Amino acid sequence: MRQKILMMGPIPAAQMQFLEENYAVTRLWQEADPEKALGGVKDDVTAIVSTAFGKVSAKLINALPNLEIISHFGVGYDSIDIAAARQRGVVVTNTPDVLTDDTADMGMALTLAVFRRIVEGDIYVRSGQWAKKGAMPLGRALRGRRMGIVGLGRIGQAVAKRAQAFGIDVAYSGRQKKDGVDLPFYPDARALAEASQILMVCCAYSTETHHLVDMPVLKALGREGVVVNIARGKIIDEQALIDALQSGLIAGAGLDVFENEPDVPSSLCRLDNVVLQPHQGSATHETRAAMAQLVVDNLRMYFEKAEVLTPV
Ligand code: 8YV
Repeated sequence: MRQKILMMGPIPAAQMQFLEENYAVTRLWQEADPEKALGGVKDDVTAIVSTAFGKVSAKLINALPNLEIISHFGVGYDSIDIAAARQRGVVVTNTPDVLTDDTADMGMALTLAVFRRIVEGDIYVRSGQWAKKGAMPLGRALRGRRMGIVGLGRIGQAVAKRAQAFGIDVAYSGRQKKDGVDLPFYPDARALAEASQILMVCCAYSTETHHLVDMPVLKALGREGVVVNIARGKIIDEQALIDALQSGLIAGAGLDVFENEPDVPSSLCRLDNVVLQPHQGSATHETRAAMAQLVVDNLRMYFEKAEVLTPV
């Protein structure tokens, strides 16, 4: 009998086709009545393919008596109740490394966009204001600025490399100082913000990092400061960020992620000192294909050899 896979969201077409051809697939996110669809397959499901946008709760895990593996499409797996999976002995895999460069590029793209007013400039040209009003107000230089990276994991380190190539001084914060890393370390986000003009959020989301960037951290960053978030929306207290941006407590923000995606507060959308993206860090053809291939390879290896490539 073919293995039964419950899919929580889409993956690119080529790998989707492979799954459809080799397994029995239920596309839960497309079902009109997901509860009913789940009821019909729950005893047969042996694998879940999850994405950042469909929660894999303890309730779901425990409703699937034969679940063996969750193959997650993404590096951040905060949408999965890992404790519940572990308790049940369910294997969990993610897609690290393949998305590191693109996500770091997005961090730099947002930084450049805010400092050099790229989106405002684009609107200025398209709307004919250039011809009517003349030159646009000036942006700010990146060279010589200080960037504080919150979470120097794979993506944080890739951002550090890029930032240094732009002539930016880099420091970082995290749970502990990294061995072999020759960058200034600050034990907490507030101290890092105080020493920085760009606060680059790259850490994983957990109860520990929930609202790690709050009003005191934003105040410490100060009036010249810019926050960039390429990690998870809930790491920043979004309302505090909006207040800080509206009142000029900080200078700007570049955000790829939000607290309640895909809902972005209209008060944030009205600000012109922010640049917003719809969670696009890994969103290139090349990277999404590599992520999807890893999802498929983890499943295939698990079912064929009881091994996986990238366990969590
Ligand atoms: C999403 C991401 O997984 O890797 C992550 O942690 O947030 C993204 O790459 C992607 O949007 C697909 O859900």
